[in-house]
Amino acid sequence: ETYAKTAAGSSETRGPTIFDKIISKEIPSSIVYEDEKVLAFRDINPQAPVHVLVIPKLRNGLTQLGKAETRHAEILGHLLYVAKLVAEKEGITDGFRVVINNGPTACQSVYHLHLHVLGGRQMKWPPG
Ligand code: DGP
Repeated sequence: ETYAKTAAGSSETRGPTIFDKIISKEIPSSIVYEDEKVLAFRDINPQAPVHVLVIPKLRNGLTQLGKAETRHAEILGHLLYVAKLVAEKEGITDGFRVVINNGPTACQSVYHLHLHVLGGRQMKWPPG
């Protein structure tokens, strides 16, 4: 079904994603922050001691950052601000990283825009 087609490396970017079920709470998640526009929850496959995903509750065409239009500017700003709130809440303000994987080449696997907020360990540069 649709979820299987959105695995990493796939070019399938349409249809619902697993995040719809996380937003509706049909699938449980560890929620770190929530307001009327966004949800922040712990990544199921953490790449750092703190690894939180920040997503818009309404995808509204934002399957990936590369599809952003002027009408998305406000939610994009809010997502980034919430990433900072999450970093504060998680106590990682001394050093954290915000990542958006865009498209198969960048290993995007879920086609509902999301920011990764990573911290709690020494980060390396360049990233993999
Ligand atoms: P990306 O590769 O940038 O598309 O990141 C998608 C992230 O979503 C990946 O790090 C794992 C996470 N993820 C996938 N399915 C679930 C889930 O059911 N629950 C949670 N909490 N995270 C998930």
